[in-house]
Order: sequence, then C-alpha cells, then structure tokens
Amino acid sequence: MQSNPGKPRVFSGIQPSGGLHLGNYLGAIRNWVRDQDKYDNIFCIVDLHTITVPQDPAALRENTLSLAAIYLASGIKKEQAMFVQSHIPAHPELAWILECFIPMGWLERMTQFKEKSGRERERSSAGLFAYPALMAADILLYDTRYVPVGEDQRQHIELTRDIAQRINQRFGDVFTLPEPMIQAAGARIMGLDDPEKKMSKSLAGDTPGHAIFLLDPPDVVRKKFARAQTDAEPAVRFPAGAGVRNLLEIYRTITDKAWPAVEQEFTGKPYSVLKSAVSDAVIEALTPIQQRYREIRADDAALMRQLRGTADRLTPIADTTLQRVQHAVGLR
Ligand code: ATP
Ligand code: LTN
Repeated sequence: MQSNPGKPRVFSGIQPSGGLHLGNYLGAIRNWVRDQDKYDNIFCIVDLHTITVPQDPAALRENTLSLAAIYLASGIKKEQAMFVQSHIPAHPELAWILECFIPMGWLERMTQFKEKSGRERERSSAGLFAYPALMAADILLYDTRYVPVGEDQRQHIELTRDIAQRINQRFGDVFTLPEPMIQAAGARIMGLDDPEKKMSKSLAGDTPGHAIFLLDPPDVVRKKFARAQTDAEPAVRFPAGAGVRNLLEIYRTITDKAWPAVEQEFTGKPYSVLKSAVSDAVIEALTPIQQRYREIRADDAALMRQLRGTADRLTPIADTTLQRVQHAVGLR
C-alpha cells in the first residue's frame, strides 16, 4: 500500500469542517505536495474530529468529498494514501486507550480547546475536550516520523509525543515518536479582516472578508484583498504593521521569494500595489487547482472508491499497531 516504501512515514490530516482557505493551503497542503516524493505519506480527512462541534450531516458528507478532491487538485498524486478517518475503526479504538493514560490536566492546557470552547466550556462536547487523544491515535497508529502542519498544531504534536513516551516508559517500546514539521514560511496566516487572529474555517463562516477560500473566483479574491486591513501609513514601510506583514507573508510564501527581495520590491509602494501583486500571485496559484477540482468532482463515485480502497489497504497497518498496544496494556 505504501506510496514510497522505505522512506520516512509522514502523516497529516485536515478537518472537513468547511471550505479550505489560504492558511490551510500555505501552512499544510502546499508543503505536502512539494515534499511528497521524499516520504511515505498518509493524508487523512479527519471527519471524527469535525463532529466535536455541531455539523449538518449533509454538509459534512459534502465537505468530506470536497476535501478529498482539494487534496488531489492541489497536486497530491493519486497513488498517495488518502483516506477518511472514520473508515478505519482503529482510530477511535486507540484514542480510547490513550484517553485512559492522558491526565486531564494535559487536556485542560490545550489552547485549541480553550479557544474553541470559549465561554461555552460547560456546554462544549466531551469529544472536543478529548480531541488531542484522537489526533495522537491518528499519528501513532502508523509509526509516523513527521507530521507536516501549521504552527497552531505544534502543541497537539507535543502532547502526542508526551503520551507516547509515557506509554513507552511504562510498557516498553510500543510507539514511534513523531516530530512536527513546520515550515518557516506560511505556518501562521492571519485573518484579512483582523491580523491578530489566525485565518480559520470557523471564523470564515461568520465574516465573509476573513479568509480567501481555495475555490474563490478571481474577482472575489481581488475584492477580499482590496478590503484587507492594513494601517494608517500611506505606503509600505519596514517594519510593517500586522496587516501589511500578513499580506507580505502570503506573497512571499506563494511566490517562494526571500524576505529581502520582497522588502526591496515593496518598500515605499502604495498598499494598492501590494494588494494587486498578492491578488495576482494567489489567483495564479488557485486557478489550476480550481480547474482540476471541477474535473475531479465530475466523478464522485470514483473518488469515494479511491477513499474506501485506501482505507481497506491501511486497515491492517493500523490494526497491527492497535493490537501491539492492546497486548502491551493487557487487553489481549
Ligand atoms: P477550524 O477553524 O475548523 O479549526 P482551521 O482553519 O484551523 O479549521 P484545520 O483543519 O484545523 O483548519 O487545519 C488544517 C491544517 O491547516 C493544519 O495543518 C493547520 O495547522 C493548518 N492551518 C490552519 N490554519 C492555518 C493558518 N491560518 N495558517 C497556516 N496554517 C494553518
Ligand atoms: N488537529 C488537526 C487535524 C488533525 C491532524 C491529525 C493533523 C487531526 N489528526 C493528525 C495532523 C496529524 C487540525 O485541527 N488541524
């Protein structure tokens, strides 16, 4: 089943919680695509994580297929292992075992839980609280070495290492320790409407100007960048304020340019010049993705067959790890 057997195992996942945005692309998918030949990859669509907050069933089904199509349209090769988390029961089974070894205090410190539960802490689901155990299970089931993600996921991968070490210390070498793979560029893209907040799918639902979606048509991309928050300066100066810096970060990541070149290109230029350059660069990157996306979505049945087939082929790998853990803790 492995795409590049013998190479280090990479595992990553994204939630089918809505349309993907530029932060997901620059912080995660683009790096998976660029480095896919260097690793033995598994790319997951983490639908069990998505139901930790309320979802409309039809929308969840649609977002799951849409995310699979986005992976492929972005350049993940067809032969890579791409599957839906809920198709492999070993994920929630291992998560349960891990939950029984993770102290509550570790979960209480997770910033994502604090942010997502907010003032509704008492009413948020137990699943949202236990979310990091399921993510640790995803990673540990496949003896993963590297987890390519954006900066916001670092704390989850640290918890994954901590729980793996704790179990290894107590029961012997059960798990491989994973490491985060976080790039210097594009690891934390901020909201266009508010550069103090991370661009996120959840916030994008409430504020149309917050995020650029990968499927936004060119005129919408231009409009959103035109309205992006900057500051009161008349032109680009360095050090730039948060809003301008975010636009420059998007530009330098998507064009693969170094900071000094970008500084030189925009110093003293009016914001309209920067906004139009970043719009052009983003539209150039998104247009072929959108084209391929439409082609792939023309045959949803084939896409579903691919996802099911991959899950069937990965199940024995996941089951082998699960059985090792079950044996180690005395369940078999
Ligand atoms: P949600 O709002 O539903 O939590 P999200 O937009 O934060 O969603 P995830 O599905 O949690 O997206 O993340 C998918 C991947 O994209 C992860 O690797 C994550 O680190 C990365 N990512 C998410 N937001 C950003 C961002 N603003 N900048 C860079 N990377 C990001
Ligand atoms: N928590 C991640 C999604 C996720 C993930 C994973 C990422 C679930 N399981 C395993 C990497 C590896 C998020 O919210 N982006």
